[in-house]
Amino acid sequence: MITLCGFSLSNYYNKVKMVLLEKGIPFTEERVMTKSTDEAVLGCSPLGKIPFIRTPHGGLCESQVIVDYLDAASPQTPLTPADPWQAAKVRELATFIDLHLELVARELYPQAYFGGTVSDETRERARKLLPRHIAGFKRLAKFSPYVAGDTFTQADCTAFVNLPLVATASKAVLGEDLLAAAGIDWKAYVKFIGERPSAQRVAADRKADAERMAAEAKKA
Ligand SMILES: N[C@@H](CCC(=O)N[C@@H](CS)C(=O)NCC(=O)O)C(=O)O
Repeated sequence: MITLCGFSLSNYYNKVKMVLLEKGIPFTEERVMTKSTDEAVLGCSPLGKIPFIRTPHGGLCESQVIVDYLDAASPQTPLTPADPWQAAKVRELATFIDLHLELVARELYPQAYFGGTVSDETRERARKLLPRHIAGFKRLAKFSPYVAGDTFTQADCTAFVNLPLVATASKAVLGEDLLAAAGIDWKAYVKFIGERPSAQRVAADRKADAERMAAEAKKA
């Protein structure tokens, strides 16, 4: 049995959770927060980042590696095409979203979602990089109707959890939803993917976790 470790507010956690749900792989969830100093956590995720999974073979971290492992280990309901080239193109898109959209937008999260402020330098960096990276994403993404083409793939699990963050963080901190400004109708896409039972479970658990964390923060 796979144990998914982390928490439901995390986009990377939800990417893996959506893959598990889509593939029908049985799993349990273990709440693990970031920056743990617990040896049992660091043994699975050396930087204390989440998500990671516990498997009968041991621990595994890095969401993209986990997703690829799950797809290879449980080939029923594949989320990556069988053809090696098409599979690589799907992973290219998922990796592009993680590295060139989410990781850049992530620098804005302290101000967008956590009541902090980011420096002018951080804001300027995102303002400069995001439009260029979004233009690059547009060259790869198909939205026809799935992000990589006519079939639901692991790239949709990445896009579903990350595109709203890129859009809302840029709107909150830079004053403009840079995805929409580039002509990407991410809301329609997220609504479409959001009809899937996996997406509904992820969204419901995410909302419950956000409420739980807000209540905990109030108490502290
Ligand atoms: N590249 C990692 C990124 C995971 C990641 O950054 N997770 C966040 C939570 S959404 C985290 O653990 N942050 C704490 C930290 O970076 O120390 C992956 O794809 O799994």
